[in-house]
Amino acid sequence: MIDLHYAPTPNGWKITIMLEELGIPYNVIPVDIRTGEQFKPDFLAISPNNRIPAIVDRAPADGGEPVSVFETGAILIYLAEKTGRFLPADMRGRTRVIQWVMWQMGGLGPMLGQHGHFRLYASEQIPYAVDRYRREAARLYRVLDTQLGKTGAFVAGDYSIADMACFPWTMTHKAQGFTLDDYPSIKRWYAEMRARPQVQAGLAIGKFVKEPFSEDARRIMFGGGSARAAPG
Ligand SMILES: N[C@@H](CCC(=O)N[C@@H](CS)C(=O)NCC(=O)O)C(=O)O
Repeated sequence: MIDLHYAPTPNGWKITIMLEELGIPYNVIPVDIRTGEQFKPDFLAISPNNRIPAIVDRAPADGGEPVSVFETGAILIYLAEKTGRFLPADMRGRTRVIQWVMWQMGGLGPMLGQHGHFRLYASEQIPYAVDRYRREAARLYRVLDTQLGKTGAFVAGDYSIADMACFPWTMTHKAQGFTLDDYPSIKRWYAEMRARPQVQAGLAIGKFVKEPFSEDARRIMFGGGSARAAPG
């Protein structure tokens, strides 16, 4: 059994989508990141970066002690290797997928995260920051669109953990001020991803209640200020 320490956010959804695709049993342990549960010692013991999601595999392949994993890229690779699915075993296929997972982890996620923060949540509007991250987000959307145009299918060719890593972040496109009409290959892929029952099941886990952040939540997550809406 896999324990999933989780909140329903783009990073959380990557893992619920993967677990739903795998069809393996898992146990959701909610972590309320608005009230600071990510800083509790029990959670920090498995996720020292105080971020969700994290997993604990209580039945690892080597039959040994439970294995805990934090960082979604590492979790996706761990689950793919455990099950032999959604990550090709051959060197070329594996490299194709891993590079797009790393691209998402180092680029798409953090840049869209910063763009969302400065555009929607920052207590003061800083045009330089909003503009810088908007341009970087637009550049990354263009990179993804070009890649999906080349494959004509999924991010790295066949459906893989690269799609599960990228898709939840593209779900924020409206809040980020983007229209998929400007990115026809993303639009095609997005509709295909959205239509997958396993993706829908993953997104339905602990559906986020859209409500403004409280001042306490802001202090815990951002260090102060005021906000307009919840993430996701
Ligand atoms: N690079 C990390 C990012 C995880 C992350 O940023 N999680 C957010 C929610 S989407 C979080 O836990 N935030 C808690 C906080 O900011 O205190 C990963 O991919 O796992």
